Amino acid sequence: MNRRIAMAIILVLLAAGATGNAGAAGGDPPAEKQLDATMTLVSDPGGDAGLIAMPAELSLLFEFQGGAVGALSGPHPVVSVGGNVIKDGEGGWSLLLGGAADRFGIMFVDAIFDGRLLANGQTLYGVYRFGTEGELPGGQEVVYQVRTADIGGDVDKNGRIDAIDALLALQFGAGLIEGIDNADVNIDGDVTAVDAALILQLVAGRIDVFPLP
Ligand SMILES: [Ca+2]
Ligand SMILES: [Ca+2]
Repeated sequence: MNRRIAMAIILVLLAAGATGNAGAAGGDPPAEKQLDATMTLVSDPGGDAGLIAMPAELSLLFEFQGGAVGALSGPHPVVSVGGNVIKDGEGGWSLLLGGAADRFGIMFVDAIFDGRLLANGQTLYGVYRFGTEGELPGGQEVVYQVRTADIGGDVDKNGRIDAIDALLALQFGAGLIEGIDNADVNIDGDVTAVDAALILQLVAGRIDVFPLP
């Protein structure tokens, strides 16, 4: 609606994106942005996760619609979910998306994504719930946690989370090393010993997923 606000948001997003390896120098702001994230199963009391069969990694599409509103959709073709994305008071966006998973054209399963996109335009987290109307055979929801890689805990980006990642988070938090951009696993804006401890707990199997804020 308000072009100046929309432009300001886009400029902030571009500035945030410049810390990554994207090289969108100059030119028009992006009308859409792909957000790659991982999905971790956190709840499946009815034993239907195999039916949902969500991939461990997904890609959601964030579309700018101007002003304070955008839209997020995907991951396609597994799920068709979408909805409005409303700017919140902290410069990010609150997301509540609805839709349906189409499993092999046989059955439709209602799905809801509830989460946040931070002001940097690339940090996404939330919860994906399937079977919200009790339509799965077990009658219970299947719930996944969704996180983009920058809050995923694989600090050295070698494809797995282990004690080395905890050590790196600790060293970065203490100012001993630089260049770490994915160790804030509890998403509180700082990398501290708490993040390192959470990574260790995950490695030790004491927690299955990192807590959401
Ligand atoms: Ca690692
Ligand atoms: Ca933290």
